[in-house]
Amino acid sequence: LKNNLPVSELAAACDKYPKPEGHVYSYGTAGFRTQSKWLESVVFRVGVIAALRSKRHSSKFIGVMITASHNPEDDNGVKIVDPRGEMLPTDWEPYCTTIANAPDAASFLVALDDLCSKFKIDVSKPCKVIYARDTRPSGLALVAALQLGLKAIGCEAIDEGIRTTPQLHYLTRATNTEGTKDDYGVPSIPGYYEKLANAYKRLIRRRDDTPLVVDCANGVGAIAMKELLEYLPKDFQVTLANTDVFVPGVLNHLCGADFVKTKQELPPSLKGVLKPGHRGCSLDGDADRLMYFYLDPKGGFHMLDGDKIAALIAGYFVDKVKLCGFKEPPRVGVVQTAYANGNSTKYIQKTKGLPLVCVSTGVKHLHHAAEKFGIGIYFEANGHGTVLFSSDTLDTIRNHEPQTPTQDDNTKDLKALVDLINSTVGDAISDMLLVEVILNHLRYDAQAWDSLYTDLPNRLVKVLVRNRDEFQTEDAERRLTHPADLQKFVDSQVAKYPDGRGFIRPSGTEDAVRVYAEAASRFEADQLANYLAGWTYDFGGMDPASRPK
Ligand code: G16
Repeated sequence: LKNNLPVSELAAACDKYPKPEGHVYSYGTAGFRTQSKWLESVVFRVGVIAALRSKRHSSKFIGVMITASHNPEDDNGVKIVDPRGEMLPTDWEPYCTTIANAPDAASFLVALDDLCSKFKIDVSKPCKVIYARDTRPSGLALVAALQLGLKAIGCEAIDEGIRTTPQLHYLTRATNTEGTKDDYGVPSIPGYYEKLANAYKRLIRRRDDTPLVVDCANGVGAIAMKELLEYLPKDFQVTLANTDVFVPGVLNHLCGADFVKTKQELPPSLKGVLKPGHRGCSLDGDADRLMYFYLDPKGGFHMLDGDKIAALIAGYFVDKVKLCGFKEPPRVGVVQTAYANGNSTKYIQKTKGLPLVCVSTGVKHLHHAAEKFGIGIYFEANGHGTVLFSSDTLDTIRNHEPQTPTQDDNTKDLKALVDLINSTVGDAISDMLLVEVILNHLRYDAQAWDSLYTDLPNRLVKVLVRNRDEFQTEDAERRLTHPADLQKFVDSQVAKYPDGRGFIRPSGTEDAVRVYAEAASRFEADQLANYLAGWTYDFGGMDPASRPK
């Protein structure tokens, strides 16, 4: 080996977590994710990779989060968080994949050595990792595997226990920036709650009494919401639902942000809890996604998804920036994915006149695109998103000298908004407070917010396939390059529907292919989605009963 790795410690530890034969791993949309029983060897190896990433980053803390977020409870996953709370850069991903798939200790060491050489890692440097997990029962065994990986490479480690994914991202950044000019806040969980709650208090005007029901997906978000309420004003009226954090089998089951988005219906557990006129929202299993909804006076369900959240936030920020009276106002822009509803894109581009870009699914893609704006708002339709402020924008806000009381008030608001928003990654809890503040400032109820634009009816379908790698895409995942004949079918079918749009893409978090369709009517959107799903199945479908156990 070319690098001075602790070979015998790493080899001995690797032998304790042998790679399951025949199982192929890949670092996908959100790290490694699969059924939890396949993951121990991977998590052990991720511990070592995270430590090497820390060495590469002048011994800064690297985050490791053990979660499978919206996936079923039996799944789990692991992802690496960079020093500023961002996702691991994509040029490390193929190396992670190779390391995870190395069949034995010898090839594992060679793969590690390649990584060190490629990225010129000085292995003699110290390394530090901070980690957490969600509430999945499999998390504990995976933490043990992670700890062995960290120990084998001699890594200093902080165990944050059970936390939301965005909390781990916050802690990573806050720990690394403490006492610097980029200080992100007190690097502790109370520090996180205090930062959010203080910003909320600075922003909120007199609150009306319309209650908010929060569906916590029976996940770690329930713990965080309960803790946060201790820091918020007592008049923050909220009912927490689906808080059975340690009851087996209920995580994300018939509840949570993914259920709401894919089923487009009220979680059954909220029937009778959410009343017409109330606002409801759902978190997902690790509280990084947010979905709002309400019932109209007749009890009809209306969803306010990531696109509606982005539209609300974008419109609000454009006006806020104008009211501050900056000499050189920051450029506000929006980033979406192919899943964004066609009418949301029209609203943002045409009605609000904002620049908008479309990128591939995955926060890592959206985040990087949003960094190109002064104020970059990114949201996936599934409710995953946040707002980024460039360092120039932060300087502009900090150094601004308002000339009128209105400019002064709005600049103060903007400063508090910077603190309210967890810019490291989409954070359902921070986003929820942001939405609540904006609705409060604009005096909107859910219906007024919903009327910004009317969603084109749409349908998202999941098709289990033999091998999702057989499906490859281009143009921000809007077109298939393989199977080419399937794309021809999509084109011919979509052309038959007024306002029709549809695409097929492999999931990066589940062994499945996702099919999306929208059209002028609900019937047509469903019909188009079903046609496309049927064809996808014919091209590569797998009987659900034959899914590997
Ligand atoms: C993760 C990613 C999201 C992505 C979602 C679905 O969310 O962080 O960016 O939209 O998976 O991805 P795919 O369609 O590729 O399976 P989460 O909330 O599960 O971490």
